[in-house]
Amino acid sequence: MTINTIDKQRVLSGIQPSGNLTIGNYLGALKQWVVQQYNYDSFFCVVDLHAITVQQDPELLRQKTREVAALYIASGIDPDISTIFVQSHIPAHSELAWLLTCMAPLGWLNRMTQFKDKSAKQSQESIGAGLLNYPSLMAADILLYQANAVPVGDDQRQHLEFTRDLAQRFNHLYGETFTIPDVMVPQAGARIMGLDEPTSKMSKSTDSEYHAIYLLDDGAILKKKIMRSVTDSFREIKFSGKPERAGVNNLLTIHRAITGESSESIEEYFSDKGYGDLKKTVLASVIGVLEPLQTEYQRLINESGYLDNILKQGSEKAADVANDTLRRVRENMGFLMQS
Ligand code: ATP
Ligand code: LTN
Repeated sequence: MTINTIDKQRVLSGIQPSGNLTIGNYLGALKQWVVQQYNYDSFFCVVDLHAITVQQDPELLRQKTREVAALYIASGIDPDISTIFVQSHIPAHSELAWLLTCMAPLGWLNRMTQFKDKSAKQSQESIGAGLLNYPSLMAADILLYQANAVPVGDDQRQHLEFTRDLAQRFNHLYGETFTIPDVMVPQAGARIMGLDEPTSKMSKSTDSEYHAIYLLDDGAILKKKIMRSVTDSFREIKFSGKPERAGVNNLLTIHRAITGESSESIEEYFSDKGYGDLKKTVLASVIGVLEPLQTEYQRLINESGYLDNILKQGSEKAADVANDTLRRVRENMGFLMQS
């Protein structure tokens, strides 16, 4: 099915191929992309240039890049409707990132919580400058496509604010060039927490065995992870903002984000039940979304040529839009244009 993209507003978003995608990536990002692709002219990229801000194994990076693209489609992104591409296939991303890096205030970059968190885990000597400049590359991704909205999880709000501020600064200095994008965060599932440590965000690049639910985990592993997830000793199944109740709150949040049920009806359902029932119910709802997704993933990844073809078509379409913006940026900044 093809959809007329004229007059539609645009969305752009991306996920890093820096590990195995989690249910956090699905509920915070992918699930809303699938819904919004029918309302917006949509661009979804696999942000491999972002992944290398921390060290990656080359062979694994290549494999994960294909895997993430296949998971986009297996989750319901329709390549006939949305443009799916790999960030590094479009050189304009790197070029605009440099131009924006030159005008991104160091003070703004230093205040980014993702940079502070990730750099705290490494020594000053081993942190690449790309980790600090990460938000300028993300701004380039978004601004190249003149995106009106950016569907992401809650943790990306600050990067979106940075992108808006940088775009406004650019427009002020060099004339109207970029659309100012809005952040789009889902009502449920915007911040899924780690199963083993429910006060920190579930992340795909954490080593701990019982931390994350991966989209490609099989039933036995899912069971083990969910049944072992951290809860508490209150014995009350209710949504709560208290840190000591974060484990139960997180399981309820996952269930609510998957089923779309209201908090009240979920609490009502569990009012006479125990934590064992809660975990079994969450397990069933997680398996309910992941099983069909995994079947579709296996089909796609084994179909020779299919994925590469989609990515090729996607990058051709993305390049048209990106190069058009980049030409205007160069002109407005005063670069000598080639004849
Ligand atoms: P990494 O751990 O490798 O830094 P990540 O798991 O945080 O990565 P990203 O690739 O940085 O994932 O994020 C891709 C998208 O998934 C973003 O829109 C982000 O907000 C969303 N996302 C990531 N983790 C979660 C989570 N735990 N809950 C909700 N959304 C999430
Ligand atoms: N920084 C994002 C990933 C990302 C992104 C983007 C998201 C890179 N470029 C453009 C939206 C739009 C993250 O989730 N960590």
